[in-house]
Amino acid sequence: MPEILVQSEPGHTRVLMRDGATDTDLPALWLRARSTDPSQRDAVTGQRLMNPHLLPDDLHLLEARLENALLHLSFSDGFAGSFDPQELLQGSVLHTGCPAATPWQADLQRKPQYRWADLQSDALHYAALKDFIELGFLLVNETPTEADSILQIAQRFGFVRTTNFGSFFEVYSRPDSTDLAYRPVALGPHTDNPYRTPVPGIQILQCLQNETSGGFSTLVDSLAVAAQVRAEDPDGFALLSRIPVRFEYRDASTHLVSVKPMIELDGQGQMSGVHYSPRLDDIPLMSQQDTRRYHAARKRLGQLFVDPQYELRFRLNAGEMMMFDNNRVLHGRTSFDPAEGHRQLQGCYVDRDGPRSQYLVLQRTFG
Ligand SMILES: O=C(O)CCC(=O)C(=O)O
Repeated sequence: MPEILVQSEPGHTRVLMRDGATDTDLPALWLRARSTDPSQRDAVTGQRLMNPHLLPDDLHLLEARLENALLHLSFSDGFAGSFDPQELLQGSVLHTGCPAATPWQADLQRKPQYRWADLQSDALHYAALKDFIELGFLLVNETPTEADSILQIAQRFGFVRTTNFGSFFEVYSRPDSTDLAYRPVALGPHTDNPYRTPVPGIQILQCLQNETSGGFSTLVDSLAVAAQVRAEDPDGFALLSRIPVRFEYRDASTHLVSVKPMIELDGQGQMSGVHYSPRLDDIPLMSQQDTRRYHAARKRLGQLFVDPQYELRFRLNAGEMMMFDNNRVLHGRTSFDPAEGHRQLQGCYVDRDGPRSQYLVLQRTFG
């Protein structure tokens, strides 16, 4: 367990975090900005009332004392206040408070599968949110299948993202369609709408009817696949996360273009997901050599995305739905023959932060 210590020598006061044999100095600027004193932060919202960049560059500690489980500090700019050492320890890690992603492959032992009725209980909803944050997808059965039930389902997880396709969209085969998703062809693993800014965070696909023997759904975890690419070819992984790619969609009333790398890193350099849709992407003009390097890395990524070692394949029947993190888990489907019968799904997008917010709120009760 790390702990907070004070070391005072004449003319030099230090606050340290000791974790085993490692001591880390807590700088005066860092400590001062974390003050929860009502003169520094609003007591209700916890939001800061001052701009930390206005603190003096040479701010230093004049005095530090641990007393009655509180750290009492006075600073060279005249401010003095008490700090909770536990809060400082928590603040030393830039953690979201949500569980970490757990990459999975086709041999995933327990599928995160729930009944819609069970998700009305906050305790089970909390369990489902945890699964979703860890695995990036959920399967839900016995969902209501009225014409727009998908919106009710989506609202259980967050705020619906409306696009030019509407608040939800119909996925069935129609010859005049403006997207290959609306033809009976197989769709390889992809993320939806990489041409948008921001990209839709979460997708729900609910089956209303499938009378055909095909149209199986597939899911692949890009975190697991990219980990293999990174282990085999770190330079190729770096190219995929650095080189911007152009994604485009256009129809009569909409023209969307976005330029971003295929592999997305978060603010801390960790991979957070992908933007992957080979029917929509254009790589930039590069030298012959760089183009071949990029091509090799992208080819390997594409090969692994369809490798059965990574792919979950299952049939969605009426009333069953899958919900997945559209930046992390790729989805696809096998082809189907519309002459065999009707296949109809509804789709809808939800902001990516909804389930994470719900998880943190429910954690106050169930955590
Ligand atoms: O028809 C399906 O199962 C999936 C459709 C799809 O991939 C999409 O709408 O993006």
